[in-house]
Amino acid sequence: MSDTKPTDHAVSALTTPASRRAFLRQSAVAAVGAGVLAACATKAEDAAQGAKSADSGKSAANAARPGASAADTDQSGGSTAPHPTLPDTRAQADAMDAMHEKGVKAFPAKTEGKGNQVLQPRMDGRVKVYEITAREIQWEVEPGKRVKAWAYNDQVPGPQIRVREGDRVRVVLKNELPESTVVHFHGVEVPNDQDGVPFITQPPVKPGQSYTYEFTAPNPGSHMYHSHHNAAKQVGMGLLGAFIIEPRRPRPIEKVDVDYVMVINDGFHGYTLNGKSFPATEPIVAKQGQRVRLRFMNEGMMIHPMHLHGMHMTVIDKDGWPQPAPWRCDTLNVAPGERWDVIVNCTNPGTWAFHCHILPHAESEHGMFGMVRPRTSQRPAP
Ligand SMILES: [Cu+2]
Repeated sequence: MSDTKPTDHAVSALTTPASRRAFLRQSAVAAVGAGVLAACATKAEDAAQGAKSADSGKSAANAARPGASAADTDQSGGSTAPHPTLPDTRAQADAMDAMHEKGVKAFPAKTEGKGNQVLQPRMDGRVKVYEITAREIQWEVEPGKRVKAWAYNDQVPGPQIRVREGDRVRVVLKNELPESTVVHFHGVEVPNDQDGVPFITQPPVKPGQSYTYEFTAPNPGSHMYHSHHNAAKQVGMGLLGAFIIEPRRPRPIEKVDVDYVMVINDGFHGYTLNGKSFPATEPIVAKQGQRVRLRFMNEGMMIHPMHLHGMHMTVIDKDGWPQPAPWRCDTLNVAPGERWDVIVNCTNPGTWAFHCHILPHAESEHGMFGMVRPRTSQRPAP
């Protein structure tokens, strides 16, 4: 097979511009590449492309492939002889490749706004006080694509709240949205009246009102906080964040060089990692020999099998709970509401793709979603 030179392709795409060089130099023998989930295309566009490329008379399997076109389908009755390369086919391939290359070369692209920034508490005696204001903002998901978002403290995801097991924690919510809201601490075993569910544990917090939650941080682990009112809309619009309770006595396996939270979402802003779509997603950088902890959190409504190239992940926690024994994988299904903590031992140097393996969440005809290598089916036969 002469059509697959993924490494060459990825490396050349990533080494040309100066910024790329600097990134790679920085990462040195770096192991973990970019989290790449999102799409240049919206879900609707993906579907449209899939439909457009599925000519009548083609198999259903082919129609399901968003990139499939006549060029890669042998309709002559099963012969494997290559088609002669037509000039216009070649031009189409070049045009598509150029779009893909442009996307990769833009990575990591600058956008306005950064979510998931650690929020420093204000101390009230021994109580850690976190103030979060929910309001409408404009959010740049990828370069030039600004969307309406509902955000905590103008960030998507909202600011990261990180406390220690046993801390007294107060979260003050201020609602500046045009509808009522609440905050639910997902996975945190709070007293019932702090659970943040309207008409079950509290009244909704009306526009203009504030509401205070307070509890002692219980079960350690990677948790989340998000709206629990009209949540399909409110969480989809961005009212979500990481709520991490660090254990009093960490296990030896938790000693890492890089601790990275990856919030996955698939709401109104498309497929995003920490509120951004490729190429505006963030690279995860480590040196060879370092250990990276990844905390996957799915705030969306779909499953996302997260796949890392070149190295395996060692799963240590599910929803904050230690696994009976750590286990290994390279693709980890993260369902809505789930949190998975994994360790990556960065043993294999290079820039590696890291993406959701439901492929329409990560690539399309128009854009290459990064260092994901698309096995471009339009490529002319050799
Ligand atoms: Cu996905």
